[in-house]
Amino acid sequence: MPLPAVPARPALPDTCCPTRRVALRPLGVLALATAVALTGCAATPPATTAGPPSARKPPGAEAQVAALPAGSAPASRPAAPAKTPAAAATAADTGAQQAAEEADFSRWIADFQRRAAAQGVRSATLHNAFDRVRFQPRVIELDRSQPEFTRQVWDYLDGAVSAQRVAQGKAKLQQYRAETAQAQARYGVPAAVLVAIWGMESNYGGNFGNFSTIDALATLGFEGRRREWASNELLAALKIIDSGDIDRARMTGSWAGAMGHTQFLPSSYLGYAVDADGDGRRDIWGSIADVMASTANYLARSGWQPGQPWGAEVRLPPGFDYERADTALRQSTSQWAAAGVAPLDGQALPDFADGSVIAPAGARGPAFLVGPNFRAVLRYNNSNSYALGVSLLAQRIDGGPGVVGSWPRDLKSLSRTQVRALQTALGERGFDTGTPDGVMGPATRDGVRRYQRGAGLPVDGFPTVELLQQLQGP
Ligand SMILES: [Ca+2]
Repeated sequence: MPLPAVPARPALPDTCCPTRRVALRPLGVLALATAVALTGCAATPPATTAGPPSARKPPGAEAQVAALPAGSAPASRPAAPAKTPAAAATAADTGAQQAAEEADFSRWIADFQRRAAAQGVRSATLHNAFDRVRFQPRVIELDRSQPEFTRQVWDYLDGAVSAQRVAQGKAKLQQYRAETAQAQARYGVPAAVLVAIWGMESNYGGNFGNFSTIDALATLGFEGRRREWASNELLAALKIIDSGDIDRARMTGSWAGAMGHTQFLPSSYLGYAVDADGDGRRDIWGSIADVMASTANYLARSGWQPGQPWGAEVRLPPGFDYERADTALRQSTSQWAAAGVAPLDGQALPDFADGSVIAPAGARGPAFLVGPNFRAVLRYNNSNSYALGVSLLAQRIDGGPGVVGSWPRDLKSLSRTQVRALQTALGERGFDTGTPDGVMGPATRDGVRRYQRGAGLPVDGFPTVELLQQLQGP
């Protein structure tokens, strides 16, 4: 089958978790910004930047993953006020406004049904999907939430590759040995990697989201930040129901439309989901055999190279030019070795024709040499933090080591407000990063690098409080 332009989902931010992503390449469309956090992407919000789509996430911006949206309901409610005439009038206004919004939503649904019918979706499917469709205010809340704090990559990895998640992964690998082995044999993606993706995406099925995908995507198509994207995903969801693979009631997932155990967006499902258990239905909600095969198929078609490692932790030489630590720059292992990139003690560098060095915490943190399989995971979710989380989790599940080098844990992450101040200060010094938005994206990183270069600092593009103070100083 043709590779769809967009992979199953969108990705996350660059630095931390899956939230928004930087567009490395055109994957798809949306990356959700998700903050995945410890529990998996299912619960996180999408990002808003333009990035490659990943297997399952919506398109987003490049953000960082990190912080969980604090979207919970207040713990206590104020007592209901006694009704005064003014309060009654306000309530009437609110009621009228709500009724108007509901009418608008109903009109949008009616228009959308005509569009879907024109695309060949059967009327029985449309009735089934939309007769009880509900606008979900919570979805809009999550879509708009902009966490003030982003987690640093080490905090993200502490959760993503926790001892508990590693232990659970080993147990799941045993429990589903047949299903994962079958997927590995057919697609060449190692069982531990499939289980690691499962752990990252939904905490091994413990949390893949209980939003109705139809309700969530209809809500986002009507009022979300990426309406055209959501409308297209909604149409794809209808085609899935139309095909008989799943019924509306069981089609559940994240608020952003990512479905099932490994969080496929409907468009990715149409492109990559497979029926591995032979019951004639592609069931990524209830069949682990189908989940593993679908996920392996996605990775295989994203360029997975059987038999190759994801990469390895490396030692960089003194004076290494951190501008070269970027997945966009690829060269052979022998070229990296000639530049002084060395394996950790007792190891060998993985043999790549086109590998990249990444230093996700800047000059003070560990560095890694990564190859095509790391890039395949980025197509699932376009965030170096996410891909590192999957790679390290798989390595640990397989009995391998974790990260050996030390993270600069004394560095505090910049708040959204501080990032905005950083962007403003860079702009005032002539390093344009676009309109300050409080999100560490590629343009901001590039502005930081240009400033670092002029100031004689290591050019790692990594923002720190110290750097911000220096920029704001005389
Ligand atoms: Ca099946």
